[in-house]
Amino acid sequence: MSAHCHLLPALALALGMGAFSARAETITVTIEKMAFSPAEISASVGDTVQWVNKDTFAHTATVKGEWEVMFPVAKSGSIVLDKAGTLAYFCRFHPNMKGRITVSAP
Ligand SMILES: [Cu+2]
Repeated sequence: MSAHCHLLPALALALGMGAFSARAETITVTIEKMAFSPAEISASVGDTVQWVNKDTFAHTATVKGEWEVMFPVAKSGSIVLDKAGTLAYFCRFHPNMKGRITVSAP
């Protein structure tokens, strides 16, 4: 194998980070067994966070005083991140379920 073989993945990574960083992404958080997974994510303003509920009961993602998204059984829900900052959220029905979204400016 020549050295060229090792360049392609690095190039693809560089292009991906550079060319597409301004594009809004969708980040998926799975809700399973009473937990958000991954519990901590990083995103940019304009990105969408989508939660997919795989449990057999409803959950929420709640930021006290700001917003709440309800996820019925086997459903998903999403929000669009509209400002930079750190969002600490929890499930209203199961307050031990916690997640965090770090939102950076575009
Ligand atoms: Cu819950």
